Amino acid sequence: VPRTPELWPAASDFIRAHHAEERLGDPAPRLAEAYAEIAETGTYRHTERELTFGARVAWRNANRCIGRLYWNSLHVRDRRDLTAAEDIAAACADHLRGASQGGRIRPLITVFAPDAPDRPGPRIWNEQLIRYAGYVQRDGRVVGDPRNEGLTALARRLGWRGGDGTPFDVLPLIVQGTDDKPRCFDLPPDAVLEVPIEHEDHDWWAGLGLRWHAVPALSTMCLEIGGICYQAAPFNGWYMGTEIGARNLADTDRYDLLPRIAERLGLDTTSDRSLWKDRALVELNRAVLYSFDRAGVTVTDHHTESRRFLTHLDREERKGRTVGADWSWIVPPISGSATPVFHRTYDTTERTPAYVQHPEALA
Ligand code: HEM
Ligand code: NRG
Repeated sequence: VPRTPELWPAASDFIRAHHAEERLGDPAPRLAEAYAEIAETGTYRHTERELTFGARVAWRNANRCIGRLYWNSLHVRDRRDLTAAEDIAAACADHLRGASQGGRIRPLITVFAPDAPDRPGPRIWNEQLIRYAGYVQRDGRVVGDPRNEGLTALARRLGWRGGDGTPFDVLPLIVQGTDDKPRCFDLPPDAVLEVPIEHEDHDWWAGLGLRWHAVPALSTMCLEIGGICYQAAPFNGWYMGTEIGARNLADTDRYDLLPRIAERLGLDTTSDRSLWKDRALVELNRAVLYSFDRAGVTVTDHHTESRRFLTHLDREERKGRTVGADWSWIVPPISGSATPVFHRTYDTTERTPAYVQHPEALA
């Protein structure tokens, strides 16, 4: 007796859309095949071609992402054969090596086993493959990245001995295999490319000991394609400098570095109207871009990326597709009005395939 699977509408929509966009002809045979598989097993398996198409279109549909011009060149690694935590941890390290390439960063996704009907697939608990520990001290202050306090505590509970106690200790991967508890795995140092932050005009800057990792690899977002959930599917592109210089190192609930930098720059921090925060932000962002360039690590700036994003909108519209976008995420966190993405509105429709954050997947 065939079950009535609730994933059929999503599956058939996806198969039809894939055939139409890639001009694969009549979708009927593939639809029949998927229907039979779902009726028998409660799920279906994407072809490699469907997986690649789905992962790329999910990027194209990411309304918060300014970097979508190159959506069609995303590299897709099919590791759906992996369900065990140690294998996934090793493949994540490989992902980082393959994405970093010594600094010539390339957009890459590694897709692990999906959820099955009564059996959730593997999960990566770290928000990104590379995260810096946040250690809460006795006085309540945090050494490292306060954003990762929870993850740091979880790693400790799982037996992680803790790093060196520096503000930039790389956390272990916390991976949960199918039918397993979460476990910790140290990332091999050769998988973690980092950039020390210096400033072109100030020799003292290097003495602040700041650094950041080269590759942002989001690892808790679920890749949803045609009704299938790939919960473990870490992906990366490269950084836009403002993500580091205007947020990670600057936000008061992150590294909170503006007061220290302003003081070193000799700015008047007693009055908001000296614009010391604004001036410190600009120098911090210059330092990030300068340092990545010097280290030969791919990075984009918010002016270039804003222009590219408008090119992307044009290109997509000429193909007859509407690009969805979320203004509050697309506009960069500094100098918004000096970029062209500020001065317009966007269609906000959400489309699938998509990368979605399930709240229960956050540590
Ligand atoms: C968000 C840039 C590649 C998917 C973002 C954000 C920026 C950005 C600046 C906003 C982040 C924030 O404010 O925290 C870029 C650049 C890329 C790139 C410069 C270079 C190639 C990718 C790739 C994917 C992707 C390869 C997926 C395959 C997303 C998603 C979000 C996002 C899903 C939203 C994240 C969230 O909701 O937290 N991107 N991106 N991006 N990007 Fe990209
Ligand atoms: N703001 C976060 C990263 C979010 C995604 N950004 C990218 N994605 N550039 C941070 O770590 O600062 N990407 O896939 O390249």
